[in-house]
Amino acid sequence: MGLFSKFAFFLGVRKKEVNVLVVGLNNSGKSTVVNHFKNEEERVTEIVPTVGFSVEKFQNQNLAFTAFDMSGHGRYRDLWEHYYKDCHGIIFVVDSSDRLRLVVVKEELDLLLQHPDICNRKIPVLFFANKMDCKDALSSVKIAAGLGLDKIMDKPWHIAASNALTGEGLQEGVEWLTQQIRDVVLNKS
Ligand SMILES: Nc1nc2c(ncn2[C@@H]2O[C@H](COP(=O)(O)OP(=O)(O)O)[C@@H](O)[C@H]2O)c(=O)[nH]1
Ligand SMILES: [Mg+2]
Repeated sequence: MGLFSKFAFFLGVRKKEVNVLVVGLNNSGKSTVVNHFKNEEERVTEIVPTVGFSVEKFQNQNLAFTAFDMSGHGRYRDLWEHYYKDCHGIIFVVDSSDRLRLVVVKEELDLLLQHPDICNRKIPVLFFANKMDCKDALSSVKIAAGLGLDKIMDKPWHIAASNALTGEGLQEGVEWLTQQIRDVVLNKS
């Protein structure tokens, strides 16, 4: 069973649609991560491009993924923030080898967590410390410290080191997220 099928399977037979947002800076590995969730037979990908901003979407049964780059000097912020309202889980992809931009990642994370459509909800956030195979990659512990994840008190979060090229680490993360979405989100609504 592929990762996607597992995710859909563990979420069960509920009719309710589950929306997962995949966010992070450009080049962090979002599209590569998202590819692992696609079922060959059923994949539908819609790329919604705007000048300088694109949203990657696909849906399979009751599970929808929406991915976009959090970059571009905030000019496209309005375009991506409207996806916050309906999301049930967030996958935040970090390039662990991009030490220079870790501060930018933290700024974007803080803005996300403070957003009115996010801040009062118990949305689970899964972090991938991606590109763990790169020689100068920071460990997931260092990424967690750099982003101040220990200060997130009101949302379940988890960080997993990953290599999106091989898929290593993705499964552990996704199992956690699946469990959280089931427990925290679906049971309450
Ligand atoms: N070494 C390495 N390269 C990766 C990994 N994940 C993604 N990449 C590469 O990083 C680049 C950006 O990936 P992409 O998925 O397009 O990033 P996006 O802009 O966040 O969608 C591509 O060249 C990928 O092949 C990883 O875990 N390790
Ligand atoms: Mg991409």
